[in-house]
Amino acid sequence: MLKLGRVERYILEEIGKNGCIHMTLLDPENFSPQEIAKCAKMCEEQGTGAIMVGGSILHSQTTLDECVRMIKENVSIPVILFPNNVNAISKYADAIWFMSLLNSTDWYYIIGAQMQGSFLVKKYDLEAIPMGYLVFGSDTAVSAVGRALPLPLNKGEVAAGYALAAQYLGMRFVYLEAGSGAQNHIPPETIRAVRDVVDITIVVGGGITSPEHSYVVAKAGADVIVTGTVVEKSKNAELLSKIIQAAKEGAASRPWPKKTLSPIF
Ligand code: 1GP
Repeated sequence: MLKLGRVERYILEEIGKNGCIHMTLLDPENFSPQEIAKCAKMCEEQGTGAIMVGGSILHSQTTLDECVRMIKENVSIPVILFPNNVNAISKYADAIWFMSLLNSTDWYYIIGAQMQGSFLVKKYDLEAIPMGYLVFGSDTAVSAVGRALPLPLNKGEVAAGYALAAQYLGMRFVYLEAGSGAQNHIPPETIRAVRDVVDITIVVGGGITSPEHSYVVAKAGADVIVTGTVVEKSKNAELLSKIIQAAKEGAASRPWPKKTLSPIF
């Protein structure tokens, strides 16, 4: 029987306790190693549950290594890699989202980079957490870099079909991605359409910058709420704290019973 890794178990336990977990995405291209560590510590103090490290144009493994090492020295929450390519794998992290951009038009982003990176993940003994990655909207870096055929924001059934396919392929997480700094958000109806058909854990991110928005996303069924840009730009601890609190309140206000977290096992 498959044994869940330490980080994945922690994520599921936090969702079990609070209805959702907030994660902060930090891009090493936007900070010095000292700055990123300071920011990660501030985020931990405000209640974020994990630090994700990555970015669409991340290109230096050396910079990534320095940043992850510094973050690890300063926080006790898990540090999870959010890779854009094979050079975004660091031995200092706790885990890696082992993700496939399912709506890419390019074989490389669906399985090519994963094939090339897999031995490094094994060599570094990183906990690999399998995730289907779905990109919405076209005017974002992730969409251009990942050669996505962007999913329509208002056709929940399309996203739901992809998400269900991810579940049937054995992925335990599905990420609904609007793109970093996205102006066009994933509507709650679309998140709910995915929630209605899948049992796996739903991650939502891209353009969430306010407590109100965080509340709506969690209420619609997101188990993991990711924010990055809002903290990178504002460094506003109080705002982050409110976003995290609002996500918990949104999860608590869902009209359906609390999820019992044993999705597949
Ligand atoms: C991007 O979903 C993440 O990959 C976070 O997006 O930077 O807009 O918060 P933001």
